[in-house]
Formats: sequence, structure tokens, C-alpha cells
Amino acid sequence: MTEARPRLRRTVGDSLEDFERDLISNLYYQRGTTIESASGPDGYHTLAVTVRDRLVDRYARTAAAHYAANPRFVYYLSAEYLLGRQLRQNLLYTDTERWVRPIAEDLGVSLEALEVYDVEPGLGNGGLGRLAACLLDSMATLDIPAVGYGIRYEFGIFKQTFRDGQQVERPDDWTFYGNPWEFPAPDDRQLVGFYGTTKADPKDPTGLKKHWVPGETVRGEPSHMLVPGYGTQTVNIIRLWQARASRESFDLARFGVGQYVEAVDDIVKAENISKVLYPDDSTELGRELRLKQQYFLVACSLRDIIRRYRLRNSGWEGFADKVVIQLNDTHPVVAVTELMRLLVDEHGVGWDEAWSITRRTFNYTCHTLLPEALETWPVRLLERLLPRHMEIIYAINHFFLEEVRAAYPGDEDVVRRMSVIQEGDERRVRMAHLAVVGSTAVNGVAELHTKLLAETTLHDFATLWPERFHNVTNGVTPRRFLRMANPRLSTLITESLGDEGWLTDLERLHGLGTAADDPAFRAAWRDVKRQNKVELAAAVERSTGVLIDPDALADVMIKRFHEYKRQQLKLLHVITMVNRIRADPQATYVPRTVLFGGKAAPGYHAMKLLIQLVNAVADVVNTDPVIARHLRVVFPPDYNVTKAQFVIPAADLSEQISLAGKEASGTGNMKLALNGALTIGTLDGANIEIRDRVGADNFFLFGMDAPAAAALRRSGYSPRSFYEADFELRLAVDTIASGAFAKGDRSVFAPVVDAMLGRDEYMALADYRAYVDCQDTVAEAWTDTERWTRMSVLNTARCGFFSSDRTVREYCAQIWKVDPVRVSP
Ligand code: GL7
Repeated sequence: MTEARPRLRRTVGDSLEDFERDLISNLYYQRGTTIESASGPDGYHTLAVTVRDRLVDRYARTAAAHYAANPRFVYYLSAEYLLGRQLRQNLLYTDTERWVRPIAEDLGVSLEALEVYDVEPGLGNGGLGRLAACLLDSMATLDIPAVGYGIRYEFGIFKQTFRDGQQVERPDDWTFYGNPWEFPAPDDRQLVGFYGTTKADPKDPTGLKKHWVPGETVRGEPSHMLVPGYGTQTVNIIRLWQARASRESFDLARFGVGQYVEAVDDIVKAENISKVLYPDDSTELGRELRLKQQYFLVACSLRDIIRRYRLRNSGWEGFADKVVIQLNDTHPVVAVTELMRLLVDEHGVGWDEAWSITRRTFNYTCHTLLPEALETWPVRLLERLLPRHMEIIYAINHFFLEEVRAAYPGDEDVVRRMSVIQEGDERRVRMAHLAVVGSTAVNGVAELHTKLLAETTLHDFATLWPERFHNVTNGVTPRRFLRMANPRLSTLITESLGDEGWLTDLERLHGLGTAADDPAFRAAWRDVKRQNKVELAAAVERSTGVLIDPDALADVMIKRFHEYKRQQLKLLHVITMVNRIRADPQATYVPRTVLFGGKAAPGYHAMKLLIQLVNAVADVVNTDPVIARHLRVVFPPDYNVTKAQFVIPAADLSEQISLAGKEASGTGNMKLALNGALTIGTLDGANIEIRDRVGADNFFLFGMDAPAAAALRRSGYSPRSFYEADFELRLAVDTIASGAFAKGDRSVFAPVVDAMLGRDEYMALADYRAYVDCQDTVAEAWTDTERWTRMSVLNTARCGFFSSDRTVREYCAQIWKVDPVRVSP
């Protein structure tokens, strides 16, 4: 008998000396260079892999613990993730920053200098993608066995630059220098089919089982990034798929006869699938490639989920006990039909059993109320691209409508409204309907949103199946958006509360409530805010050339540009301030800096023009010596997660001014309030819940609520009547119309004026007076420094509810029914 050899498993040491040794070794053997000749990127990559190694250890133990426990897993399917920079996060989560600082100092480099090479993966558009990243963070922190699935877009969300004030989009080649945080896993690649034909199975009497012969196949190659939990050993993963041509795609024969372009035709076509993130936010884009992306994500991920299930389980009866799949909006909803296809066609499960498994496996989160954001796909496109899936959709719909008819005999109207197929000139598949029909639980993302979903968008479904509907109010990770973004405030909070327990138990911030009454604490709080503003001012000057006063009220509106979010209303307020200063330059004004941040979809012309107008107003304001004494307007380009982490800690006032009933939740509102900004906002999305918690006295509320807005629309809204009735509003609109922001050219911004006076779809003019008056209250409140600081402290103290840890706990309890698995050190 041979003696068992101890199994080789490398573990990294946990001392400064170990870390330093690994760093130098990685620089030499991994990067192939020396300290003397290392470049900035060499330094960054070496540091990144050295930190990463500490997580690999934990990941290996997590995988082993999961294998042993064979738990129920959450699989989060999302077309978008906005993960943010990884270096600082992973330094914090491995507690290695304390070593890196002295080592870097020894070597004569700074962490800040290396961090410029830490590129954020911009694999999402806005709140929806960032929410996905926050939920993954919280799942790992709560030891929930989970995998995130997504697409590894070669080009993420475009980089925004301004030329003459206009948005110019540049490609985001985020992997140009390589991504040290990801591990390719080519062994787990999958083949995905498109197009082709279906054949009946002669042995199947029901006719429900078919055989699909795709006309095109593409390879999905995965890589994963580590998703560490904070204060725990768990490291989960996010698996991202990249499309590659299948091996046979290279046409050697054509290449041989000099047809070089044609020879790689199929390769280009295949690889285009994961080439670029669609940069439109909440609007539907009817493009074949986008549907291909969606199916590509779903097909790869479901096969991977089944592969993982089969590592420890067999048979299908137990599938839904081990697998719960969360559909992040409608983008991955074709998964419902793909799982049916896999079970029925490929694994021979009977239709009814397959349907029961499928329905128990999926849950669906809806993130919108805008009808244009509820995806529908033309039947003809589906028939061509995914012929078998279209057949399955018809079958699902057939059985579903039988159920509807049984519930509402004789009511063909309800059948038409609820059908998965929308009839009309062009028949379309309603993905949200398919999602609800194919899921156990459906949830909205804030109380008002869930209520309105049940009353309007999904009313018939909420009536038929009330038990399926849930609310899970969004949240944000306090690690990234408080501890990492705002280290000064975090230190103050920790000093006040005694320890860092609040980082994983955010309701403990309530303990700051009493400190709000302590003048010394308030002074320290102000001091932190001021230092953050000094830092922001330096960054803003670097990026825009405009100097801002760190003592001015920092009034921020950071979010995607969309009409419903009403940047145009904020601009009317700015112009009103300009007009007041012009009319009375000697009066005293509360000094303000208005900071805008955000991108507009490249095809969204109205919003691109509004961006141009913001920049034009900023130019006029900042270069007029009289106005600039009281007011500055800045718009640093390319707002992203990294910039959010700079701006949020420095904000005094958070603009959350969407038309009530339009913003599903918002999450920037939570991040800002958590960092002590006061909100000026409407009763929309999660604003309502923020106000409920921080208290009406500590929140600047204005405007119509959702029923009032709906009533005004029904009564025939006329923006012109508001324009005519309000002198300041008229002056503001007329100032734009006069060409004052276009060197006298009245035509440039005429479409903005026309949109306001013509339709004003989101009723900015109706809320203008209430908004401007409320802003006057804000200015008044700002002059009482002690009171303002107290309100600021109370905002932070009372926002513990908005931790994404709480959100994940609610998903676990209400929807996922999963238990944590602890990983031992
Ligand atoms: C969004 C909502 O617009 C936003 O209100 C919400 O906070 C977010 C996360 O639930 O989802 N829906 C959507 O399509 N995008 C969002 O940000 C892009």
C-alpha cells in the first residue's frame, strides 16, 4: 500500500511579509518584469492578481462547502451588470489595504496612482445593472449560494464625451489592457443554435415534443469574476458569456483562394453577438441582434445550470428544489421557453411535468412602468430566429388561455388582454406576460411600483393570481456606497457607533440619531462633507476646467437622461435662478453648485439636445461674473459607477424629481440619502419609502402624486396654461426660446421649447411652481447650518433599511426560500 500523499493546495499566507513576497514574485513570474522596469499597468496588474489570490483561496473553500452541502442555489440571470471598480473592493474584502499602503510607499508608488488602471466593467446602462451588482454583493455577504449569469460584452456602455457641448459616444474598449479579475473557463463552453427548422417526433403521441435542427450554431465561452462577501469567507462568482464562432466557421477553402473577407464571414457574424451592450435605457429596441443576445445568454446559462445541478443530483423531480432562477426584467425571459425545450425535447420529460418544473424554477422582477420598456418581439422574428421556441410559446399560451377562459367564461376581452401574443397588424410576443405565466413569484422594486403594477400594467394577472405578486424594495450595498465611497464618513460613523458592525447590519445606523443632537458631532459631520466637497471640486476642475466653491450648496442630479426623470425641470429651475440674479444682482443668494451627471441613449435625440442645453447653460452661468458669484453649473462627462462614488459623498441635495408614477424605484436616491444628502423629490418610486423613514421634516417634498398626475392627464393637460399663468416659468422658457444659450440662435433649442409647450409628456410645467418654491425652502434651510446638519445626520441614521442586504433577505424569505451555507476559514 502506498501512503497517501498530502494533497497539494496552495494557500496564501496572511502577513505583510507573505503579501510582499507574493507581490514581487507575481511581478517577476506572472508579469515577467522587475521592480526597476515595471510600468504603471504592470504595477496595477500585479497588485490585482496578488489580491485576487487571497479570494481564490476563499472561492475554493466556498465551492467545496457548496459541493458538500448540495444546497438550493440562486441563479441570477441579467443582461446587465455594473460592477464598478474591483481593486478597492477586493482590498477591503480581503483586508489587505493595510499592507498595500506601506509596501507601495516603500516602492515609491501610491495606491491612487495604480488605481487609474482599474477600469470599471461597464456592462450595464443604469440602475437595473447596478442593482444586479448590489444584489450579488449582498448574496455573497449573506452566504447565499448564488451564481450571476451575464454577457461579457466586448464593448460596454459607451464613453461619453462632449464636443461643443454635444454628447459624442466613444467605444468602451474595457479589456484593452486585459482584465486581471476574470478567469476564462473554456472547458465549460456551450453551443447555442439559431434559426433552422423543427421536426415532429413520430414517437410522441401528444405532438408536444419536437426536434429542432438549428441553421447556425455559435459557441459561448464563459469566464468568471469573483464576487466576495464582506466579513465572511463566501466568494461566489459571476459567469459572463462571450460568443465565439464554432470551430468549423473558418472557411479554409475560401481563404485558400484569396477570399479573405468571406472566409471569416461566419466568425464575424457569430462574434457580433456579444460585441456590444445596447446602450438604450428603458426603451425597446427591435433588433434581431438584441434578441440573439438574449437567447445566447439564456441558452448558455441554462445548460450551465443543468450541468451544475447534475454534479450532485439526478432525475428532474428535484430540479426546482435545487435551482431557483431570478429573471432580471424581461431581457432573459426567453429562458422560460428554453427550459421547456431542454426538458421536453432533449430530456424526454412530459409536457405537464416540464411545465411544473419550469414554473417552480423561475421568478421574475419587473423594473419599470413605462409601456415602451416592456419588451415585445415580433412573432415573425421569433419564428425565424427561434422557431422551436415560438412553437413552445404558442403551446404555453394555449394552455394558459384555457385557464383564463375557465376563470372568466365568455370574456374574450380579458383573453385578448392577457394573451402572451399581442394581436394586430404585426403580431408580437409580450415577454412580461410570458414571464408572469412562467414564474412562481413576480415582484416590483418599490412599494408604489408594485402597487401600480398590480393596478395597471399587470392588473389582470394580479387579479387572477394575487399570490404571485410581491414587493421587494431595492437596496444598495453599504460597502461600496458608504464605506468605500466615503471613508471619512465611515470612520466618523464607526467612532460614534463603537465598531464596524453597521457595515453588515445597516439598521445600526439608527444609533447616530442621538449624535445628531450633539454639536461637536455635527461639526465633525460637516467637516467630513466639506473635505469630500474639496476633493470633488478638484476632480471637477480637472475634468471640466470649472472652479467650484466647496462651501456652496452641492445640488446634484446624477442619473440617465430621460424625459420622465425630468432634467428639463431642473434646468428650468437653474434658468429661473439665473433670471433672478440678473434681475437683482445685489440681493443675497444662497451659493449653489448644480452638478449634472448622466448619459443619454445615442438615438434619443430629445435628451441629447437637453444635454447640449445643460452644457450651454453651464457655459453662460460660469462665464458671467455676476451670476457665477452665486451659481455654478457643472457637467463632468461620462458618469459611471466610479464617478458616482466620487460625487455622492460630496452631495448636499439629491434631485429625485421624476413625474410621480414613472420611476419604478430609483437607487441613486438611496445612495445619496445614505451619505447625508437631503432629498428634494416627488412622491415617486422609493422616494416615498425614504421619506417615510427619514421623516417628512427631513425631506423636501413637492409636486403632484401619482393619482394627481393621472387625473391631470385624464382631464386634458395643457402645458401652455401653466406657462401663461406663471411669470417666472414664462421667463425661463422664453429665455431658452430667445437663443440666449445659443449665441442668439433661436433655432438650436427650439425643439426643447416645442416639447415643453407642445406635449410636455411628463408634465414638468405643471410641477414647476411647486418645485421652484420648494427649492426656495431648500435655500432657506441651508442658511441654518446646524439644522441642515442635523437633517443630514438623520438621513444617514434612518436609511439603514435601504441596504441591499435587507433586499436580499426579503428575496430569500419571500421568493427564493434558500438558506445560507457557511464557509469555514
Ligand atoms: C430601472 C428603473 O428605471 C429604476 O427606477 C430602478 O431603480 C432600477 C432597478 O430596479 O430599474 N428599470 C430599468 O429598466 N432601468 C432602471 O434603472 C434601466
